[in-house]
Formats: sequence, C-alpha cells, structure tokens
Amino acid sequence: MSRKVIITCAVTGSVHTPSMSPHLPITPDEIAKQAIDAANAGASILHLHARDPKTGFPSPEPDLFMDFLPKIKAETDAVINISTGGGMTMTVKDRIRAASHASPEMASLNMGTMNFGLFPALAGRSEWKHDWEPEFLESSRDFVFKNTFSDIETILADLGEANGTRFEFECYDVGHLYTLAHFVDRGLIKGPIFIQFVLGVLGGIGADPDNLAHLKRTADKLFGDQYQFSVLGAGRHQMPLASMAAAMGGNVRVGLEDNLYLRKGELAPDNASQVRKIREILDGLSLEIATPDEARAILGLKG
Ligand code: KMH
Ligand code: ZN
Repeated sequence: MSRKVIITCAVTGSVHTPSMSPHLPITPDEIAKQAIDAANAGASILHLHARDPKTGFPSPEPDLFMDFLPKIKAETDAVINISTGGGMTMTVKDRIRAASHASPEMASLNMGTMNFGLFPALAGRSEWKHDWEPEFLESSRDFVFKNTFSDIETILADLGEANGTRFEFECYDVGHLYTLAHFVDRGLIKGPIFIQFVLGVLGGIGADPDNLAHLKRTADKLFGDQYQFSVLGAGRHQMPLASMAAAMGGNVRVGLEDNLYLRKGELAPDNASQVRKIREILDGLSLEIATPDEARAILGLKG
C-alpha cells in the first residue's frame, strides 16, 4: 500500500471556552453532528471530549459520552479516540472513566507532567457567556497537567491491557519521547506506536520547523520503524505544522480542540471545514488520505 495520510479531527477538547467561538460544539447533538461531518469530510480518527450541555464546562461523565458515541458509530466508520487528558479540573481517575466505560479503539495518553497554559491573558478582557470561563482561564496559570509515570502505567493497564485500546501518545516536548521509550523498553508499549507531536502549547515545545525536525529525528532514533507520527500545532500553527508533517512523511491532526480559526481573523464554521482545508493541502502535495480501515491497519487497532 502506498503511503496514506491519517487525518485526526479533535472535535471540541477542553481548552477553548464557549464564548471564544459560537461554532465550538457543546451539546452531545452538536458534538455528534460535527464529528459525523468531519468524518464525512475525510477524518479517519475522531478525538473526543465531552462538555456539560448547559454550561459547556468540560466533563468526564461517561453518560455524556454515551449521548454522542452511538450516534457517531451509527453514521460513520471512523476510529473513536477518547481523551484521557480530560480537562484542567479533573483528577486522573476521572479522566479515565469514559474510555474505561466505552472501551474505544483508541484513547489519548499524555506522556508527561507539565505546566499547561490555556489563555490566562484573556481572563480579564472579554465578555463571557458563563461565569466559569474567566475563572477557568485565570486559574490555568497554576495548572499542572499531571501525567506521572504511575498515571501512565495505570492508563496503559486499565485501558490498554484490559480493553485492547491503543493510544495516541501525546508528546509535548522531547523528554516525553524518552518517557515513551522507557515504557517501550519495559515491554508495556508495543508497536506500531502512534505519536502525536504537540507543538505550540504554553509549557511545551514551541511551534517551529526546527523543533518538529528535532522531534522526528529523536523519534527515529528511539523507535526506528516501529512508529507513525502525527502533528498537532496549537492555534495559528495548526495548518502550517500539519502541512509540514505531511511533507515529512507524517499524519495530521486538525479540529476545534486545537484551533478555532480557519484562517487569520476567520472563525472556522465547524470542524469539517478544517478537515476539508487540510485535505486540499494534502491533495496539493499529491498525498492520499487513509480511510478508517486503512488507519486501523496502519495503527494495528482492534477494529
Ligand atoms: N488539547 C491538546 C493540546 C488529550 O485530550 O489527551 C492535547 C490533547 C490532550 O488532546
Ligand atoms: Zn484532547
């Protein structure tokens, strides 16, 4: 099979707040519709979080996930990837609940503890639909995104061992690749390894081509041909870095979790619009996209 590019779409996340874009999906119906449209536009993996339908506050409740997962499964063949990163106020135990309940083909696994800045500078400025939004952003100044070695071990055991879920290993810095290699060395992670290089999060590695090249060079050294990579550029870095990833032999992640815009000054009307945009870029590079089943074969998913 010639190389095919896997498009992941991260539909809502827990970083943006409802006032930042009227197009951010919040309710289960909105999340389902935008996920289905993104899959129809060419995303073969859907990375999913849930939100409280009334307030938009990120929620770990399995019941909320179950309000949209069956709809997505009924309408698409896309690979379901449930976040274990959750949101800023959740414990690690909470973050695992939905994936543990739904036993998806994929879940995210964040490879290190780090400062994780949301948008604290915005807290004092804008008008907010919900009281929680400015407080949430302000408190991210002290947000420690906890992903200790034992947290990682727990997620590998509870989801990987127990359910056959495989992982999108989210690596926000070079050290996270060495942590991943440590778990490979211990036999707790086996190939094919799917690494999501995350660039441009405040607290992680900066979004520039040199850093992406260094991440890839390091992963090549540590994992040889046992891995596939994908790239997520935060905010305005989304499309440039996804394009670079594709040109370097990798896969791409788009979606409103990572960036609310389609281009400078223009909010994306939905997730599918970003999928279509990266598809046009891939087409311009003469690269074909992977279907969900091709993604399953490439990543060794349980199907
Ligand atoms: N929000 C992204 C920068 C997760 O859900 O596990 C990373 C993410 C984390 O997707
Ligand atoms: Zn996420």
